[in-house]
Amino acid sequence: MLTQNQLKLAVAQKAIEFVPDDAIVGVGTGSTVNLFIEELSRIKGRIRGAVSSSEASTERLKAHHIPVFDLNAVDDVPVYIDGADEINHYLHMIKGGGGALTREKIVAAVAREFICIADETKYVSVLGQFPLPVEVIPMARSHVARELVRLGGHPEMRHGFTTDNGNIILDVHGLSIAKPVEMEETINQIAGVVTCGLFARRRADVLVLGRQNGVDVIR
Ligand code: ABF
Repeated sequence: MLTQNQLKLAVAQKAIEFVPDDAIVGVGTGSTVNLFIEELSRIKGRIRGAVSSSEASTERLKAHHIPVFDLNAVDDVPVYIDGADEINHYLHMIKGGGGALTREKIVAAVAREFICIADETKYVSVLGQFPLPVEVIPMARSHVARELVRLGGHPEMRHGFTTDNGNIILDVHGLSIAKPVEMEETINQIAGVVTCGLFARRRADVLVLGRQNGVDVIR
């Protein structure tokens, strides 16, 4: 029986196959991505560097002497490698458990191909078991919370946490998200919402899924 960490390592290693030579690689955030950064450091001689989705990932990349570029200085990111909290069979995701959802969504928007790396516990038929993170401008917290309740959710403020962008996160419990694109667009419209943790309008292009019987590549 492979442990979750072994499954994460397997997908982190497999993801290297998707990294083109001489690329600036988009790098996500989380424990699976941390293993990917270790693998990336082994081949850092054949890439130009990375763009990062969080201060945490930036620190790890720099610790491995992988050049980290400002996204504004880069006009082509061939591939973005990132984890997810949940991913459905259409490759729509819930992300943001690590609190980096805004910069993750920005780098994902720029990248040509989004490769999601995840262990099988993340692969679900309907999104929403994992509470949906929503990044919110602090002054709008109560307004956004009321609007999320109207959508059927139970928002909870992530206490003691401030995002890299100086905002707060509401984790929304109790949503069963049958129409991820519509739900993402609805939540995005609420005044004060910076980013919704639904990655459906821009879903993953490839899922590298770690399973007990091996690694599946799903498109
Ligand atoms: C990141 O991947 C976050 O959006 C998400 O919370 C995390 C999943 O973390 P892990 O790989 O540690 O399960 O992109």
